[in-house]
Amino acid sequence: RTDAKRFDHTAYHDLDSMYNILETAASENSDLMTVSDLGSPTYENNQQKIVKISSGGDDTRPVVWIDCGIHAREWVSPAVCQYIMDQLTSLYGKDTRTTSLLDSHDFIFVPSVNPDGYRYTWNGDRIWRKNRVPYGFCYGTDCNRNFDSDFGGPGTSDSSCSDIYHGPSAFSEIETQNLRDEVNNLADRMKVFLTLHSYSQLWMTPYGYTHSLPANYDDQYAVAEAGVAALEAVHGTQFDFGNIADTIYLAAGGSSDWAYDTAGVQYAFALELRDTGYYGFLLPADQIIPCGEETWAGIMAAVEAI
Ligand code: ING
Ligand code: ZN
Repeated sequence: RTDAKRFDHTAYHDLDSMYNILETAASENSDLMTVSDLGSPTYENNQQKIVKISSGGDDTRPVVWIDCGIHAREWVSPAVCQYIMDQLTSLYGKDTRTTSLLDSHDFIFVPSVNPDGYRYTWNGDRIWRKNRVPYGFCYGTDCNRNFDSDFGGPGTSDSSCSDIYHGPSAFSEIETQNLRDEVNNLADRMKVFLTLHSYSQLWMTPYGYTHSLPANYDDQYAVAEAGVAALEAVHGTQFDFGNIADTIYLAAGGSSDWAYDTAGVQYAFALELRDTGYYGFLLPADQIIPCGEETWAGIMAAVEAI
């Protein structure tokens, strides 16, 4: 097959190319990997795909949720989602750690939460963050301010021209509705919710909307600490960790606060991947593999620590 597109972590891929790669990988690993539409198509008629990697168990195993690309310009995030999917599918049955993780959990990915925005970073504005729904004179809601976690609270804006516009109401956006509905469907077996951003090198627990700490903060902190230790051991990349509000800034309406508070997922982490600002959102493609390696090492250790 000359048109076969396998995982390729040496370059970033636009939305169509990424979705082609996922379909090819699923067809070549049909015993493990399925790709489907998450829900309704977006404003610009793109699909959010949901990728399930499972070795069996009839949909009863604990779920590890990893979503990527809620912010369009954070290109390394969907790239790392692809890296992890590749690791799981290529090492299952070959590597004992991968095999035991995948024999005891289902892994669910949303490789591009914000496909309209991601497309726009390829054909319009490379540093676009939000989705592309028009509101008045400006475009886009920040999907990570649109969840029902102190909606409209600190660190959000009610101006549609702002990069942190929260949208007209909680869950006004198709992207957040689809994500909400799927997380709710899986909530009773969701062991950990992970949402991947860049950049700043942080592993963050709830909350973003308040400086108060969640009831199980000590447990979430210990898992974050284990994840960061394993991550740092790979390439020496240093991550800070702690609650969102004190680690980065106050920000209401975020997905991980909602996943913890409302969906009831006990471990809900927002990660900021490489780097600390030298390249920022424009992280060179030759850092996809090391970033994938360390992030996956951190996530494996965190899942095992829970
Ligand atoms: N950072 C996140 C943001 O949405 C965050 C930080 C995570 C805030 C989780 C609230 C909840 O601002 C980036 N880089 O987008
Ligand atoms: Zn982000």
